[in-house]
Amino acid sequence: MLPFLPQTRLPSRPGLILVHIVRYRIGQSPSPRVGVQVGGDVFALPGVSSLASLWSLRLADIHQRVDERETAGRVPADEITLLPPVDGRTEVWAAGVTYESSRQARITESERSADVYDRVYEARRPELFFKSAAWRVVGDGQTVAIRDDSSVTVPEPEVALVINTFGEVAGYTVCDDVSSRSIEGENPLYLPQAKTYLGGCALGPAIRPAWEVADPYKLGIELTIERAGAIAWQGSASTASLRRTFGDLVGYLMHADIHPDGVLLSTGTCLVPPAPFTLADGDVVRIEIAQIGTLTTGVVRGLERMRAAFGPAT
Ligand code: DO4
Ligand code: MG
Repeated sequence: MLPFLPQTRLPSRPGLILVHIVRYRIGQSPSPRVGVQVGGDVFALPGVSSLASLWSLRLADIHQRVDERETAGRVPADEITLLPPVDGRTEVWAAGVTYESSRQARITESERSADVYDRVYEARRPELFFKSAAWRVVGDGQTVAIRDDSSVTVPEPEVALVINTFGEVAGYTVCDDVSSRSIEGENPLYLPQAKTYLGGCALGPAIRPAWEVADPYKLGIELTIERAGAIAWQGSASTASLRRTFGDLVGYLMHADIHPDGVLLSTGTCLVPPAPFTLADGDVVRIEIAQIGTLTTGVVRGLERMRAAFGPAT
């Protein structure tokens, strides 16, 4: 997979060097590695060959390994390519209708089934759905896709929780839960087709450890869609308006199921560009979540264009 756009720099704040867990490749080497990026340096994590293996550990062990990163394995950040921060058997799941703005958007798009969204917004049990296998997730600088049978497709900027096998939140990353509003709007049972397809899920650029984020319910989220060099749509919101707690969502996800190598859970969107706005081939989508990172992807339409962008794995 070749990057489509220049990769975004991981966030930094004046006077503060941020720590991110990264999955990356050095130069042209085909083997992915796992490490920690601190400012302009990337350190290998000793004995950790995949992110999946990291999420099979307790949070205290993950924290210790990140703190004890190997200085011998240091490379400058500009010599690496960041890869999507998910691998192996770690699945990506997503929550829906967790913000009032998402409830309103679904009611508008699905006239005949509007009440299911109202009911799930109010219900004790959240809507959780399988979003993606690790191998088909795209990362920063790559491309998401519009299905060629979708007339309205939008990006959904969301905070994704990185959860270990014990149900502990180990970190946060940025997710684009790309969705076809026209397909789901026709019938909510079409949700898997609206949301799970090649190019339907982007994550990254990296993982901010949970212990580094003081208050995950105060994170600003900004979505910018650029078309032909101009802003086609822009909006901002905050995790402060989330209707549920992350703990509640994780509890339902882990209840009565196992995730031996952890799981990522995207926590729902608070920004939906109003219809008839739709993504178009050639757009650039930028999602910035304060303290976590900025995920930038291109957009292509149709399976053949996506296969070409995705590379040999397809
Ligand atoms: O029910 C549809 C999914 C909603 C969703 O993905 C969201 O609210 O983010
Ligand atoms: Mg969503």
